[in-house]
Amino acid sequence: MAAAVVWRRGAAWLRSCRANRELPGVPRARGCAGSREVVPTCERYAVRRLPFARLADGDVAFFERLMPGRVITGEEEVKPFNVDWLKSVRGCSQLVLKPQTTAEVSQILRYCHERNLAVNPQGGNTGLVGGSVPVFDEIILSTALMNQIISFDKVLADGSALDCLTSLRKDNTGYDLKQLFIGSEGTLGVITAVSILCPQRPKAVNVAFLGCQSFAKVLETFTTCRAMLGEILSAYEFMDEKCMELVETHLKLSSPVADSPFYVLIETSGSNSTHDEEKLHNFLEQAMASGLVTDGTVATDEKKIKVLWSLRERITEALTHEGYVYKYDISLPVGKLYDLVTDMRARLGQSAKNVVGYGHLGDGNLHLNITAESYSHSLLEAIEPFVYEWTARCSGSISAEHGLGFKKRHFIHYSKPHEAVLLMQQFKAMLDPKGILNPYKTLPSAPDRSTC
Ligand code: 2HG
Ligand code: ZN
Repeated sequence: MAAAVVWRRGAAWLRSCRANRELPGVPRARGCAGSREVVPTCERYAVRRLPFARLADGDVAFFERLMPGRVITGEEEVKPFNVDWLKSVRGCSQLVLKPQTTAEVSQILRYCHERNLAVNPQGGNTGLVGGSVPVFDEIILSTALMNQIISFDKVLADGSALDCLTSLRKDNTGYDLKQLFIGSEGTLGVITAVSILCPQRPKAVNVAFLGCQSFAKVLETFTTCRAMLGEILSAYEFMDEKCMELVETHLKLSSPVADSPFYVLIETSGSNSTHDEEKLHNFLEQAMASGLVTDGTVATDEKKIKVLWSLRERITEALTHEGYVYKYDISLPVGKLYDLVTDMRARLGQSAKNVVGYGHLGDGNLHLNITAESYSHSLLEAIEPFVYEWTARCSGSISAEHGLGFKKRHFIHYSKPHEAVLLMQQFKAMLDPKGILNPYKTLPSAPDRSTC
């Protein structure tokens, strides 16, 4: 009864939002670097609502019966689910469901499939649901998952459950269906259970944080370190001097090494601390002696290791203090990795506040981030499609570790041939014929060939 009352209030609230094109209470946020508006996704990106059904009181009543107490309709409670993680745009879902079992997900999707209701499955930390920009979905499914998957259970768009949960390391019976769901960002099914591979926790971990005078030296250091550290090298990360300046300014972190144009973080993980430390020591001696590295520090205890990692891992957070952030997550041959940053900086000149580069160099993965006081369409046009053309010329990928999501789906052709996109669209049409799962994400709606 109480839930029904909440819903009626929610429905009235939503109707008034539609009329005013405004979600009350969603902040027209003011960042410390000028105004940062949380605008409707459809307005900023001129996206049209697909012809899905509208949520009705009867739908909410159905879900209330199915999962009492785990149906969120209250204005304040739904609000955070409607805003993307950068707090720059907002969707207009009215309902958040928190299923706890595969059977519940199955019933929800069967119902939505029949009713033609759009569903936005928001995962936990998987990275499987990268399309976290809410658009016009009617319902948000809130689930929590994890990494290093060897198999999983999923529920398809029509509600049918697919039990592929196994802990076998090898299973070659037919197609490896889980691969199809990795990178699908909740557009093909909802993963409800995973079987994960847990490697042994390494007995010895070391982290070195070093300063380099040029990107060429960063690359040479990488080659040397791969040769000298071999199997114990577990991470090779880099960041430029602007990134360091931003974490120092906004997060009050302090650099442990002398100011340098570039910094690298090297992590080793192994089973024998004496052996690992000796290897790392030999490498550092050689890197310093040959001038590849001009300053550095090493941490072996957990607390110090965390402090060094936070310089690199908190760059994203520091950038949000600068205003609006244009984010690019690119795979490139390592030799070309930083050229994109310098070319972009030259191209944008004063129109951007910062153009920074950092990322997982060991994986050939650059995070190119560009900031401005606030969102500007003309700046976006100066960046895109230039950034994608540049990447395609180097045979790189425009989506390295984060999915294509909402903003990049129309650029998929820069990294995948037309035939591959067509095949993906066919998979989508087969597994989700009504297109209710995470619409507006990952793939251009067939038969869109507007780019490339
Ligand atoms: C990282 O490596 C994350 O810090 C975030 O993948 C990247 O914010 C980004 O662009
Ligand atoms: Zn990353």
